[in-house]
Amino acid sequence: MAFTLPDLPYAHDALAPLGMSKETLEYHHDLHHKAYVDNGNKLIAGTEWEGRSLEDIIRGTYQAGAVAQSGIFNNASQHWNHTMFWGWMAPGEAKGMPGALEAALTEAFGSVQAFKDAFAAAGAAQFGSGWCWLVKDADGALKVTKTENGVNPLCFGQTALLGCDVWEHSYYIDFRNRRPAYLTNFLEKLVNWEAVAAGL
Ligand code: MN3
Repeated sequence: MAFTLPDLPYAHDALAPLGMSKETLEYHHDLHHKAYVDNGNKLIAGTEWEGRSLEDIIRGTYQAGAVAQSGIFNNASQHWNHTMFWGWMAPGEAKGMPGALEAALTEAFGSVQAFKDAFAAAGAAQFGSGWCWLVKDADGALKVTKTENGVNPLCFGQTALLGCDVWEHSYYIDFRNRRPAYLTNFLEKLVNWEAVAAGL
């Protein structure tokens, strides 16, 4: 099954009042994400991965410890990461956290604020391009992690509840070099906590 670029689940200018501009989403979704889709389709054509599910391709092509992952892995994982990322954000100012998620975060991290601090710290500490995550381990434990480049929680048998793109293309138009401010804004204004809670 060929990769297809999903539409954003909102208008390109819908997140602008919350700190993610139309220009960022035009570049990030229409150009960067599309490139992962197009390049992935070119690389997969005629290989054993043609016709496999996106998740199977990601798990099957991940090479633990490899500094430079394969082209198929990089493009497949970034296609998955970005598709999830769009859905973890939503327009609107009032995005309350469901009680079940608040309880789970409090149990795992001590408080919701402690979770947010850990998540933002992981994103700020990722050297170079990558992602920070809230994941659920196979045993159900919630953890904050960070990964390089396109590596994601599927590679480790974890469920991704929330991820934030800390590649410069995700924040440089709106926040320039202020990655910590981008992360705080993401957590305080952009996250769709209903979508995060759906992964519990
Ligand atoms: Mn990106």
